[in-house]
Amino acid sequence: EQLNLTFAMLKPDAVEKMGQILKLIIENGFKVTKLKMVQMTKEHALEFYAEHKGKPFLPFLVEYMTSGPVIAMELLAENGVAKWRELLGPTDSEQARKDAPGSIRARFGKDKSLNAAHGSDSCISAERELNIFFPMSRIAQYESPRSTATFK
Ligand code: YYY
Ligand code: MG
Repeated sequence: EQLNLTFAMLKPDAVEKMGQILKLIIENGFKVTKLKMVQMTKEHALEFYAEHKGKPFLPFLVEYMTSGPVIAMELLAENGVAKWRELLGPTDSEQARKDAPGSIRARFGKDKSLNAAHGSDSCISAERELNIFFPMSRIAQYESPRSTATFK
């Protein structure tokens, strides 16, 4: 097992449930090392979901992701990328309710599109996604464990 960082995001309709979701995140052993609320633009959403370019669900996905602010987070845990995907549950919230009833998507998502939260699918994706939401800032940065944790 390796200590690694992942990118997590509460999608617009899950932001009002942030208290319960953050409690679950912390109780499951993640350290929240960065967190911010942001309103994504259409351009941000298209960059973030570049891997889904051309897919039929992309226009709706972009509309959903820009319908209100999201909460972006950097999470740290042993085996953090896989561990967060596991707590998140399957993409389709209805399937999650059958296969992973305690998961975040089972508890807070609606269906395969409105599924409450995002999680990076690999360490490479985590690094790319964290760089989109938490680029170098003019404002002094909180020194997260990013310098010592690994993306591998
Ligand atoms: O990584 P994950 O979020 O579980 O699923 P992806 O296959 O990467 O799809 C990204 C995002 O797109 C998903 O969270 C909801 C939406 N989506 C959709 O609306 N309809 C689909 N058939 C597949 C995905
Ligand atoms: Mg994905």
